[in-house]
Amino acid sequence: LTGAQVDRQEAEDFIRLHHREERAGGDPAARIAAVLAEIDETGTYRHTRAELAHGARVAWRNSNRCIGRLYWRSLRIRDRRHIDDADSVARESVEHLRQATNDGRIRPMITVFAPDEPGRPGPRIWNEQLVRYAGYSSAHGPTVGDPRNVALTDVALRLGWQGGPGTHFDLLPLVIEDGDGKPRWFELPGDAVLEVELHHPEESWYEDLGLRWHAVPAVSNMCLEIGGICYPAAPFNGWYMGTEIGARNLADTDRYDLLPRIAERLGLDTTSDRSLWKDRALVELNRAVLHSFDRAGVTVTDHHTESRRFLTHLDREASRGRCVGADWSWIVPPISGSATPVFHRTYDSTQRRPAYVHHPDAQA
Ligand code: HEM
Ligand code: NRG
Repeated sequence: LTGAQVDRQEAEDFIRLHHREERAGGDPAARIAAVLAEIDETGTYRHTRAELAHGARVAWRNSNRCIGRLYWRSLRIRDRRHIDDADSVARESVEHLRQATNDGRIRPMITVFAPDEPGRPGPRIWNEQLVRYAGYSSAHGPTVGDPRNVALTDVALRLGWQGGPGTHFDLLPLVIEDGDGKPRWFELPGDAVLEVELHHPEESWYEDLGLRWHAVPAVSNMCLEIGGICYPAAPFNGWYMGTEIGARNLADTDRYDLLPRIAERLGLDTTSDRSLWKDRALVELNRAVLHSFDRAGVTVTDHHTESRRFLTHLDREASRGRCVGADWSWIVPPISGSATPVFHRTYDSTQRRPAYVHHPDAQA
């Protein structure tokens, strides 16, 4: 969208939606005329605070891959549209983490930084989430840390980051690019990042594995698009569903790949797939995630509860005359899919707007 003028139809559609849903169907004509005049004059326009807030919330409501949408109205908005330099984006992103973490009682929140304007791109955060663990790859042995973040780790090192202590859970710095096009790195203060050490409810050997995960998933590489305007830096967070950590981040063979080690500790027969050792290890790993977050007083949901809530969400939206889009392959949890109600039906997959969209990754 950089460089181009804002799409007039997109702008008008959004103003109509905002009036229909938030202004009791009041006449949008005057606001539409003002917005179109502003686009003619400047190539873009400025959302009111109410428009920005509703746009960010509806973009969540329209996130077809998200099972957690029942509470879309509760999203808190930090309006930081006046901020476009990398230092301030870093400082405000850290403040976002602190406020969202809230000592473990996690608050769904978004911080919106400066939008793209014609000939003037907004800032961009290169990290896919505000909190990510480094991945150090070497020709001589297995990757240390999270293999998913090897590319970003290389970027940070090339930019002059010295690297962390070399554990499997080193915090990556933020890598932020502003108007001058050169990304810079910013260390995250350790006290801004809440982490949970993993314990198992019965197996005491579990803590010897030294596993942990961060409390807050704060997605920072998606663009918030509202009414034709693109906000490229708009980190948002809710809380984790346990399976994201226990069935994917720690279990995928191209991530932490922990199932063989857990199965071995559990004394399972790993010589045959048909012993279902992977399935049994997955269940214990996921029990440990939920148990540990609960014990630490950190908000987390489980896939059974969240599936039920999602169906409540569909009913509630239908009763308001709205159709909810959803992507089956993302909504169905990665373990025990058929034991959850979201498995046993189909969904409309239309992508509505406003929306959170993936931009092509920046290249270092
Ligand atoms: C995706 C749960 C809050 C927007 C997801 C996924 C889960 C999830 C399980 C799939 C992730 C994956 O498979 O990698 C939740 C829960 C929340 C929450 C439990 C608790 C409140 C939010 C919020 C927003 C949001 C606050 C935005 C304001 C999204 C988007 C995706 C997503 C855009 C797709 C990400 C992608 O394409 O990579 N969510 N979510 N979610 N969620 Fe939510
Ligand atoms: N699976 C990713 C996080 C993706 C978004 N999930 C959420 N979003 N729960 C992971 O780090 O495991 N959220 O905004 O709460």
